[in-house]
Amino acid sequence: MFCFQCEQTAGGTGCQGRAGVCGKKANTATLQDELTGALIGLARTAMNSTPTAETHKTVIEGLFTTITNVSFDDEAIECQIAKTEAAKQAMAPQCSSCASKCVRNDNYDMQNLWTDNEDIRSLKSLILFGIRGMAAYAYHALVLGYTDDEVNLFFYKALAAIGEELDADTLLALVMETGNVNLKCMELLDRANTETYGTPEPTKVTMNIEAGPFIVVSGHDLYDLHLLLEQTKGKGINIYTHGEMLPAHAYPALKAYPHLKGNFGTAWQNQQKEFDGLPAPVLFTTNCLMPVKQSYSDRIFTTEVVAYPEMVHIDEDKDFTPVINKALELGGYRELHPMTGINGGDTLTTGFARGTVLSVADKVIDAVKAGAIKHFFLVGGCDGARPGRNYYTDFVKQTPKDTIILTLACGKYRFNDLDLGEIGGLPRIMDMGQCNDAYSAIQVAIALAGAFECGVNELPLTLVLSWYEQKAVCILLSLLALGIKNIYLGPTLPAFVSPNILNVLVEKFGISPISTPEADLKKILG
Ligand code: SF4
Ligand code: SF3
Repeated sequence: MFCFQCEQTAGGTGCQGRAGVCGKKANTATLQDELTGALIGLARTAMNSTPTAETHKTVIEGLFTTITNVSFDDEAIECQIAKTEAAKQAMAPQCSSCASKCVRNDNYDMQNLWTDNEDIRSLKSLILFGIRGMAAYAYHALVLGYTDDEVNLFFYKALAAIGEELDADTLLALVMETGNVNLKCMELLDRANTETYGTPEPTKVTMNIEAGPFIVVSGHDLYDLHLLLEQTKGKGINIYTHGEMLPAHAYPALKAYPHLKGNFGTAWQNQQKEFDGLPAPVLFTTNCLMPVKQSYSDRIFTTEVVAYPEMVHIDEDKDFTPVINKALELGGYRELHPMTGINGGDTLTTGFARGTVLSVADKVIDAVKAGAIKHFFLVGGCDGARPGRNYYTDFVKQTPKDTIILTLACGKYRFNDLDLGEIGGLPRIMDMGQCNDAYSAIQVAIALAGAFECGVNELPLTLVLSWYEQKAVCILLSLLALGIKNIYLGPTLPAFVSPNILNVLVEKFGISPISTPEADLKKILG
């Protein structure tokens, strides 16, 4: 196997041998490569044909399946490969019986990519991992009935390009196009979420778990949470969010359910410890699922493209009865079960998406003009297990009192239980939502730049990002495509960015690897 798509990749270079650091086995990695190769074959066919809504869905699901910590299940991946082949055959029925070797519709051997010249491999990896992340967002929008043909058709263009011999300049342009199209995709998902569930409102969320049966819901999919809330209505079962599902509490149509009670635990990488002995089932709707420990293996349920061998998978009919029955059988805690975040706080506040922040834009602008707010930091991105990630906790703790911290995605669990006080009635830490709500942050930055009649890069705003998986890749590409400069990136730089490509990113965009909170703050504010 060879895989270097996430931040924790072995030795900072690539997972090889029998399994990856994430627990993905060699055979699973090979099947994921086969699936990607089949998707490239499908894309080649689609470029000369007319893909349907069903074809788009197959591509979106296939790409989403290969994101880190999504599918550990060989059978499920084999099924996805068969689906991809069937979609290709539907577009080019005569092809499967043709023996001549033309590359027009052929599947691609991913070994060609992994062994390519390192700069070409680097650029194609940025595109591939970027569209994997984007596919997850397209999926969440699609289940709510929102789809965009520019986004859908770009998947084919990008996949087909990975299978072609292209020069670095052409690929670099496609990397930027990936960022631009992902921005469209995040806008689509923002529209899907807010038109379906309302504009997020600032909401305090408890980390304490009440006595009685409950279900923990993890991942990013609001639609799954909504269906589960409906199916558990009046059954005496409480629902707790986990990880990236926390911002769901802020959506009016979801917070209206009285049994949506609070948030269980902290970021994804602590699940093996936090789920140990849990008297409740956990439903995974997206990444990040870790290898399941024996002590809670009877309580993990998956849905969508998430899959793990021997765990119950809830199919497209979305009948959550097995999860509900498990919750009733386990019964939950006997009495109130207090839990805290990593800094000891027991409440989290979320819901500062663009709607809320822009509604107080005048207040924010006045506070900047009066000198009460000197700087904004966007400290966001993924969390992960590496020790260096306490940088983000220390960074936030050390930010001066006249600065505001906007945050999003699961990296916020490093500091979202801290109370850093307020400036003029605004909390100093504002959680804008999930990783895809980077769209909200971008809208706020653009609005502020408009109000101050300057460019986004001239604002007193610094982005301090943490990355782990492929959604962070597409978001980073969107920020670069918008021309946003001087981003701080950590905890380590991606293994798939070659030294030459890194030079391009540093020269064009001023990307800096994080150093220490003290030194970086001095550089930013100095
Ligand atoms: Fe390694 Fe990350 Fe790939 Fe898993 S997803 S095999 S940890 S690089
Ligand atoms: Fe987190 Fe897994 Fe990336 Fe959506 S949930 S940000 S790591």
